[in-house]
Amino acid sequence: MISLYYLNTESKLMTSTATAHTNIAFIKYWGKKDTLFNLPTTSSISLTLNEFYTKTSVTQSGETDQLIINDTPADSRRIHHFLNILRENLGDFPALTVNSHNHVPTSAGLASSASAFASLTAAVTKDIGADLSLSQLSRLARRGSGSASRSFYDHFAIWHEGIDDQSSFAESLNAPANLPIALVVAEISSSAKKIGSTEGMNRAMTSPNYGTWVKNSADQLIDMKRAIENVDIEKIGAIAEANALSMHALNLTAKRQPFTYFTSETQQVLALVRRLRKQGILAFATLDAGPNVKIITHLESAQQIIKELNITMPDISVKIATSGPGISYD
Ligand code: 2P0
Repeated sequence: MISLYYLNTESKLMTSTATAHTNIAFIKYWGKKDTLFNLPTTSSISLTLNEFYTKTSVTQSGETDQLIINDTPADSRRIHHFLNILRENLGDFPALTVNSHNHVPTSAGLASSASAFASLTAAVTKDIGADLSLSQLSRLARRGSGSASRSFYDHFAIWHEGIDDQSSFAESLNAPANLPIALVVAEISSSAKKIGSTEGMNRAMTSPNYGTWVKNSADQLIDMKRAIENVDIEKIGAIAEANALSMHALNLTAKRQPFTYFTSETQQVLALVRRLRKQGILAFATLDAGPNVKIITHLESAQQIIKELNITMPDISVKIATSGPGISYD
C-alpha cells in the first residue's frame, strides 16, 4: 500500500531532490580502520568545489531499488546496499527509484561518489521526512562513500575520523569566507586499468610506511587548520602537496600489489608545477585516485597557470574550480 505521505494533491508520486557538490581533500583520507562502518584511519580536510556537482532525485516506485545515472539505467547493487543501511538507521521505507545527474566529468578524476552519496542521502531523508542535522546526514553518507561525508558543507570541511559509527562525521571548518583560492584541474586521460579508491587504500595500508603516514597526517591536519585560519594559501598548498605525495608514496611501497596512479603526463605536470614555483608563481599539486593533477593556487594566478599548461601540454584539457556551496534542495 502506498502511504498518503508519498502522494501530492494531484495523486502523483512525490519526488525529492537534492544537490551536492564534490570536494577535493587537502588532507587525504587513505585507509579504513573499520570497513563495515567506513571509519577512516585519519581525519581529513577538504574544499567543496563550485564547478562539479550531482543532482539526485528519489521517487517511491517499483518493487526494488533502481538506479538511473544521467538517464541511463545503471547497476543498483551498491545503492541498494546503502539504502538498506539508511533503512536500518531511519526505519523502513519503500523501494526507491534513484535518478542521478552527474555534473562531474568522469575523466577529471574528481570523486563523483562524494557528491553522489551526499545528494542521495539528503534526497532520501527529505523524502521520508527525517529532519536531520548536517552532521547526522554526514555520518550516514559516510557509509556510502567516505568522501561523501564532507560534501554537505560549503567551503572547507573537516571529517573527524572518530572512534565509532556515531563519532565519525564531517562538519564545517568555519574558515574565513574571503579565501581567494583556486584549483586548476589538469585532466590526464589514462588507458591504464583503474584501481578504485577502496582497493587502492587497502593495498596502501600494507606499506611499511603506513604508520608514519598516519602520524604525520595528524600533524599536517593541525598545520592545515592554522594555514586556513591565517588565509595563507602558500602554506595550504605546501601542506596539501606534501600530504598528497606521501599518500601516493604509500601506493608505490605497498607490500601487497604495489602500484601507482601516476603516468608520464602526471610527472610532466608535477615538473611544471615545480618550475612555476621557481618562477615565483604560487602553485602546488594534489592528486587523488587517478593520474590527474589538481593545482592549488591563488585566484589571481589561475589564468597564468592555465596558459603555461596549454603551452607545455597542449593536448590535455584544463578546468578551473573555486570554493563551492553546501547541500541544497529543490
Ligand atoms: C579523499 N579519496 O580524501 C581521498 C583521497 C581519494 C584520494 O576519498 O571507499 O570514494 O567509497 O569510502 O570516498 C575517494 O575515496 O572511498 C577518496 P570509499 P571514496 O578524498
